[in-house]
Amino acid sequence: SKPQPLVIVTRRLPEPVETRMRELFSVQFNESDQPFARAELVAAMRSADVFVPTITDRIDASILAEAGPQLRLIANFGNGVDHIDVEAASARGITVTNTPGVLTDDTADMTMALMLAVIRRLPEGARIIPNEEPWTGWSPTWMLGRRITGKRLGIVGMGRIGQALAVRARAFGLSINYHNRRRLPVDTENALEATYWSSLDRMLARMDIISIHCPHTPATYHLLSARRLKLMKRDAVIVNTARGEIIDETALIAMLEADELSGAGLDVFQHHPAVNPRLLRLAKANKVVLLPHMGSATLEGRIDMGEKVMVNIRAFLDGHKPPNRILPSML
Ligand code: 8YV
Repeated sequence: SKPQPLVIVTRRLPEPVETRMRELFSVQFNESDQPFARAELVAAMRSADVFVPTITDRIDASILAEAGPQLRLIANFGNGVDHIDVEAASARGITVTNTPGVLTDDTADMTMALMLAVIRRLPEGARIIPNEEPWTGWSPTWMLGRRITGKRLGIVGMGRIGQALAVRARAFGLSINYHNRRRLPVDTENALEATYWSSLDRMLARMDIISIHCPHTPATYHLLSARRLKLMKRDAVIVNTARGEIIDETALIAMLEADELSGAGLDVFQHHPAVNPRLLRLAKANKVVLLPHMGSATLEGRIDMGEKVMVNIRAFLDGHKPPNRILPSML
């Protein structure tokens, strides 16, 4: 009988996902805690029929050139596919899929958490008692943050996550503004009580909080450029749970250092996983809150992502169109 197609997964996954995958497929997991080094990645691409990478694998054209002819599907464990050269994959006849929808709520929750953390000085406050810093007791002028209620939130990228954030932020009394390539249908806009800004520049100039929710594509690389960041109000804050490359990080750092912006909450970094040491200094000075890409990090989310990966693989191997196929034209 024909050997079963080989599925190679580049990272360990939560136990229920691994168990289910072993039931369904002939599957190999990277047994180490570290991502594959280049040579291991190449070896895996040469023998896999189906390849399951994560954000920690750079699947560029040079790696794809090493793929064996049997490799037909890259079923990404994650939503964003900016670490995969989808065009080069498609040119080689390799299908790419992702896991949309299942990390929407978790990412929107974490965005709210990060926003609150920055504006209400949560990490700074939470360190005081455990560190036994001299806590002189309460004073009317002590640890003052800024009020969330009534502030203006500008959402850059109003897809699933942007909209899930809008629902949450509305409940916090924020006014909802958004910029998107396309305006939402008027019913959706009304339901979200959201105001559309066709000009990103004009929205940036008016907002108290900016939150990034677009994918990273060539068109959104440094969308928040030095020029655009300078349009923001001096007392505004910026939150990014999307991709570091969307903000000109060097320009952002310079502005934070010069007090030209009030603060930032960053879950993603331009040179992920390396973090600019100037950001670490800003974190110690309590001007930024830095998270290690935790936006979608819930057990339920990871299990749902695993399910999506399996559905895509199953459909593909059964000769159907996988539900979450990414086409180069979508990027
Ligand atoms: C995942 C993410 O942790 O899905 C995404 O785009 O950034 C994260 O939620 C990561 O992609 C896993 O590969």
